[in-house]
Amino acid sequence: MPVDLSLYLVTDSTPAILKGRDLCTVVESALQGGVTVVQYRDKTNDTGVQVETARKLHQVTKKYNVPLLINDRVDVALAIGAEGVHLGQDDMSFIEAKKLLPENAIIGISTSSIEEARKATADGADYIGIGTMFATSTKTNTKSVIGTAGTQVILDAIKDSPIGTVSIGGINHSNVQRVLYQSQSPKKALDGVAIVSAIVAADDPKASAEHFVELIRNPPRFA
Ligand code: TZP
Ligand code: MG
Repeated sequence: MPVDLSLYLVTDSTPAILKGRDLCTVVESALQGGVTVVQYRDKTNDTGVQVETARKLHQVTKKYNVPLLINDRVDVALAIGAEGVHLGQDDMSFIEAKKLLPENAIIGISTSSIEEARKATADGADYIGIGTMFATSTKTNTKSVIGTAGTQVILDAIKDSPIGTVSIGGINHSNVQRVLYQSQSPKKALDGVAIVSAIVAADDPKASAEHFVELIRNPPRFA
């Protein structure tokens, strides 16, 4: 697999989550804590600001040798030479993005059903985001909350593919081990978890990321 998805940070530029802090500073702190991939997701700012912010973030992620993926915007990824993109079901299709991006670009696709997961797998996506795991105030227009049972069914449907998999939605320190272990199908497990608020809104993003790394690496502690 081209990318370590184990602790996947998704950024958010809304004041409620960023709380007046500088996004690059927050992301650098999270990288120090062990985040393995960063997705710049910005539903707030216009294109000019997004390109400028993405370029600054890229300077930071490169220092840590961690890929930067751009949410939604293939044009922004191309403008700054990001390592890849993350596309939802309503964004540019995988096929179109593949034509525009460099050969080795990472392309991830959001999925919430067996059909979407199978299509992304057949298309040749590098990984799929599977969600929404749990309802979350970070994204309220989510198509469906599928929980660990729904995630397990999707993993089982793509069990014969080496495609990367990451769960997203409402994941925090208290539930991350449950998410990873209860979602496993006999032949395929999640490769990682994607987190927004539990890291970006944390008082200490580095400590939050470190705690996630520890929980992800160690055997689960629940009954
Ligand atoms: N897609 C599905 S849920 C979600 C996205 C981008 C937001 C997840 O945010 P949080 O704060 O980790 O629950
Ligand atoms: Mg999108």
